[in-house]
Amino acid sequence: MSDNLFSIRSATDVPAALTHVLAGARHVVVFTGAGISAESGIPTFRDGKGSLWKQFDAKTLATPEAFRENPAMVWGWYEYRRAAIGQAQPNGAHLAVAQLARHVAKLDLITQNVDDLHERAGSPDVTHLHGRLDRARCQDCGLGWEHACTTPDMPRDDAPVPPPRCTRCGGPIRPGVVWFGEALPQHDWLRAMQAAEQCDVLISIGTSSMVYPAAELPHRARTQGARVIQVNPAPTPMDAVCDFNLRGDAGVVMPAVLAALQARQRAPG
Ligand code: BV8
Ligand code: ZN
Repeated sequence: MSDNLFSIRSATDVPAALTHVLAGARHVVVFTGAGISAESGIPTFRDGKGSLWKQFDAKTLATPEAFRENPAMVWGWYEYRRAAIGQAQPNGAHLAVAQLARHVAKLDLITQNVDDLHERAGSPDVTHLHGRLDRARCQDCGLGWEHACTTPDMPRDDAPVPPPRCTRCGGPIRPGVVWFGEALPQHDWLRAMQAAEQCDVLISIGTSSMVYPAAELPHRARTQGARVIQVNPAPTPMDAVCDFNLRGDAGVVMPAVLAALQARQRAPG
């Protein structure tokens, strides 16, 4: 096992060098992907049975072209995902990240996820690089759109659902997410880049680090001298650039990291 790889099942497995780094951190960035919501029952994009991308080609669904060509198929797919998120609960990893913010000097939480599980776990100020599914707007005039209900009935995962119409211009309502080929929201991206460039510790949780420009963030942090910690049960392109590779499910690893840090902060002297 290379020297930066640690299999984490409980707080005792957390390397003391890691809790030392966290306890002394002046600014922590937590960067999350679909893997942190996997234990809440939200399928990730790439791995395992039922992964969305295995059933649907991302390029056919998560793009402006797909919405133009077949709005009902795309809207239906997002309503299916919104229903799944509405029925899900934050897991131990979301809760540990929310608590961690109270045990370090400063914490910025940046996610690629379009779900609201971080907010429901008590994380107040989350930067959503790829938008949020509980936010929708008019495709043509941009007017915001309030979903009738927070959790739609679970439509069949491939049932076409015609998108509602804008009350101002009659245009189709689209999900408030960033599609492939679309720019990230400028303000959120600049804020994320700044945080990555100013932090002294970055924790990357549950991401395959394959989608850009988001996947640049851990590299930017590393380049300016921050310690990088990765939490993932499987290898990713980030393995080689991490100081600590914590192998395990986020719902196990993050509570263990929090408990180890709390134990250290309670320790006399
Ligand atoms: C843009 C919202 C230009 C919608 C999403 C550079 C190089 C190559 C390609 C590009 C490049 N720059 C741009 C591109 C193109 C493209 C891109 O990156 N393509 C990839 C596929 C190669 N990027 C874009 O198109 C971006 N826009 O470039 O615009 C532009 C610029 C200016 C002006 C105009 C245009 C926009 C990208 C955003 C797309 N939208 N989501 C939706 O959700 O439907 S991306 C979406 O997929 C997610 O948000 C997330 O970002 C990504 C999935 O990745 P992960 O979250 O990492 O999930 P994944 O399933 O892959 O992995 C899960 C991981 O969790 C695994 O590692 C697994 O081991 C782990 N895991 C599993 N269980 C657990 C776990 N970990 C912990 N605990 C567990 N229990
Ligand atoms: Zn409109």
